[in-house]
Amino acid sequence: MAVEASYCRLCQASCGVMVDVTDNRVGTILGDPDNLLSEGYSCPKGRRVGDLMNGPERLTAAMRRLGSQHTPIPVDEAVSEIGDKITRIIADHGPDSVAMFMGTQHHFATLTDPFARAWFKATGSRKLFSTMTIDQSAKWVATKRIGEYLGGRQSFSSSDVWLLAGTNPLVSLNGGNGDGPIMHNPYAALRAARRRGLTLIVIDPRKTETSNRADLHLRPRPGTDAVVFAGLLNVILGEDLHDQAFCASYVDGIEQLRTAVAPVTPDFVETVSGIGRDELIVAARMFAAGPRGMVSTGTGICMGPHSNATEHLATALNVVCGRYLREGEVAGSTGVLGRPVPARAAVALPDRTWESGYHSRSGAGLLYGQLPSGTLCDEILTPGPDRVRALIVSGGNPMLALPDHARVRTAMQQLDLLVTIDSRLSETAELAHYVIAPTMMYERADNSVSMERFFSKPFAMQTKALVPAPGGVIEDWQFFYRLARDQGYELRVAGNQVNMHSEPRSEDLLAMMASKGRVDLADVAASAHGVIAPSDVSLVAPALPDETDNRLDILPHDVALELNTALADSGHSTEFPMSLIVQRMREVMNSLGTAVAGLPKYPRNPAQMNPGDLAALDLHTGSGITITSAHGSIDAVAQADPSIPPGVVAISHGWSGTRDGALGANVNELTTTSAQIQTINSMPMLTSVPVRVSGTGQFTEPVD
Ligand SMILES: Nc1nc2c(c(=O)[nH]1)N[C@H]1C(S)=C(S)[C@@H](COP(=O)(O)OP(=O)(O)OC[C@H]3O[C@@H](n4cnc5c(=O)[nH]c(N)nc54)[C@H](O)[C@@H]3O)O[C@H]1N2
Ligand SMILES: Nc1nc2c(c(=O)[nH]1)N[C@H]1C(S)=C(S)[C@@H](COP(=O)(O)OP(=O)(O)OC[C@H]3O[C@@H](n4cnc5c(=O)[nH]c(N)nc54)[C@H](O)[C@@H]3O)O[C@H]1N2
Ligand code: SF4
Ligand SMILES: [Mo]
Repeated sequence: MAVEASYCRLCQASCGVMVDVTDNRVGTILGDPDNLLSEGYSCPKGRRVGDLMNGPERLTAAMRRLGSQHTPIPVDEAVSEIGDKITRIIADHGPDSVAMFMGTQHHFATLTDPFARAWFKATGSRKLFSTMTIDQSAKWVATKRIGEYLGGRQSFSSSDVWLLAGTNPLVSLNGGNGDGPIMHNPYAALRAARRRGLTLIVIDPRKTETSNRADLHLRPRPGTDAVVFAGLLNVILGEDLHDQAFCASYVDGIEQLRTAVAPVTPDFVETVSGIGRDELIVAARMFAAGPRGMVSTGTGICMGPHSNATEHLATALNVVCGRYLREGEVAGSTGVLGRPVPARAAVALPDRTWESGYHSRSGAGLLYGQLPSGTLCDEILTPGPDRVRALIVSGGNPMLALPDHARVRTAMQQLDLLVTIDSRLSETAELAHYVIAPTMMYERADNSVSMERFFSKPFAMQTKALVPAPGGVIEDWQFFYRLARDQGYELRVAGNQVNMHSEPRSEDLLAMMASKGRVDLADVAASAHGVIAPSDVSLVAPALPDETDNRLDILPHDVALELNTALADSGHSTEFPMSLIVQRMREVMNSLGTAVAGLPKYPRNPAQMNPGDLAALDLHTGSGITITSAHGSIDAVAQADPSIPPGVVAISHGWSGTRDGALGANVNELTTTSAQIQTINSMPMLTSVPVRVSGTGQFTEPVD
């Protein structure tokens, strides 16, 4: 047996681990106490990756489906058949009949994304989708509508106050869009920050691991956050607590914002959200006092009703309080293995890419080069010449991730070609014509260049493969490379022409990806526990001459309209009086891990409810319940939980439905893309969904 240092690539946190390797198999995995980023931390799902790699679910060969049966096939035969089919579909129907969906696990192997995108670009299609547009793309929308300050954000490590809204990083390690502040050794990081004096404010209807450590916990009714943020802005602007110098230099529209939020008094906030008027005022003053520190949000905000307006207002709080680095300050650290991005005290103007250029058949424009995943089913199902007929899914499971489960199934079944690259026969793979089995994390070399923008320190790590891969698997990037080669495409990756005649080695490609940084990859590779780059003392530079007049647009016209709509929305429904909210499970990564024996604390994805609500329905932990929304209904098992406020049902996504006789309640049988969709990113409402709950008369013995 050997114990090898490496790092976990199941989520963005990239924790250092020590892995027992016996007989070429991954055994026990523990956090690496000497890892310079994660300092020994690991989570239950990361420690069970061996079960994902060696367990009964693991695919060790590519599969081809005939009827409902998948049978193993040599991977190169699969790639060649897929290439022929795609080439024919493009010849018959044009490039836009091919789409790619990039899932969560697409992002954690450094070489996957550049090769997948290079192949996709070569097809000529514009139908690129990812989970971001069913996740926190309100952050993309806010950035593009406000504009971007290029000096960088204030960091968690030197802040006096932080406001976390709709995020529970002690469980999720939420990276957001690069703004997740507590991702590494999270309990210790938060403890250390509070010890040095950080004030933590949390906005979350539930009591959570994170809110339990907050100085102030505001508990709004789900879905009322737009009003809460407007109220915070009203207090701050009303009392002139904002950063007037920053606003004068970099922001347009402060007076319009002041007028727009003026009706949102603390009393109004109390009526709508249930947060006490005095508490709101205290929170606003606490945040404004800073002097340093930001708001950051998560899925509780970005999946709610009015999510784009709410995220916009959260960003506005950072902007009006000037929580960005100024000219001459030490810049945030970028570019350890990757190319450094110089910081300037300047504004990049708003960039409404979705308003011009390409629009898809569903009317959507491009956001960061992507179409909204909320429109993927329309793209497949609406008849017409550029209908999507072939879909490549990379490291995702859209069958469970996308709203309106029944419609997603219809759409997937409608495709002429569905290919997924997945290490198990996921719900999406079950419908796929081909499943490509990829290497899993400890079977491949990797480095941290693709994750470093999430890191709290200027850290870099490289790992070799610890165990050999099963014979029938290839690396994700190799699939895209070989597909491109078979289709006769030339690829460019990271500015370099890829040799299409002789397949490159992963190690050489990884070195190429890490060649623009300020540390030498050889030094990184020689350090089993990662390296911290020497401190970067570059300062925030002045604006370029042609940028000095650029201003952030704090209240664009469409945001003002969305704010008015949000303020007028009572959210109350007599037919569906309860509110279904999102929450993540510590032991499960989206749909991955639900089937690992003994891993999820509660099997079958229970619906957590306030004990008083359950008692009122004459139900208790273990009672069978039916949850009904305007769009569907599911059966679930109730779990009494005093951390859930009255009127709320909290349940995780990623589980397949009980109606199929399978594992546990699938929330996406309750959600839809046909109502309450945001403009621009077509983001559906996945939290604060109006539901009603009734007992089924059945009972399951509780686990705890
Ligand atoms: N263990 C684990 N970690 C994960 C994942 C996982 O599945 N499991 N998934 C990963 C992924 S893909 C993502 S995107 C991130 C997400 O990371 P987070 O956004 O931090 O996800 P959650 O931990 O669910 O936290 C969301 C919080 O929002 C609260 N909330 C729900 N509705 C509302 C509301 O209306 N208003 C407010 N203010 N709060 C609300 C919930 O109570 C919950 O505490 O996590 C990542 N990390
Ligand atoms: N109702 C509701 N719906 C939601 C959410 C919610 O909170 N509520 N959350 C949304 C969010 S934030 C997200 S990110 C999405 C998640 O949506 P997805 O990213 O589509 O779902 P995952 O379950 O993370 O899918 C990852 C897949 O990758 C596979 N995999 C594991 N390792 C590898 C590997 O090395 N290579 C490859 N190629 N594949 C691998 C896994 O087996 C798994 O099937 O769901 C969204 N949907
Ligand atoms: S938090 Fe867990 S899943 Fe994420 S990298 Fe660390 S050990 Fe892996
Ligand atoms: Mo996500």
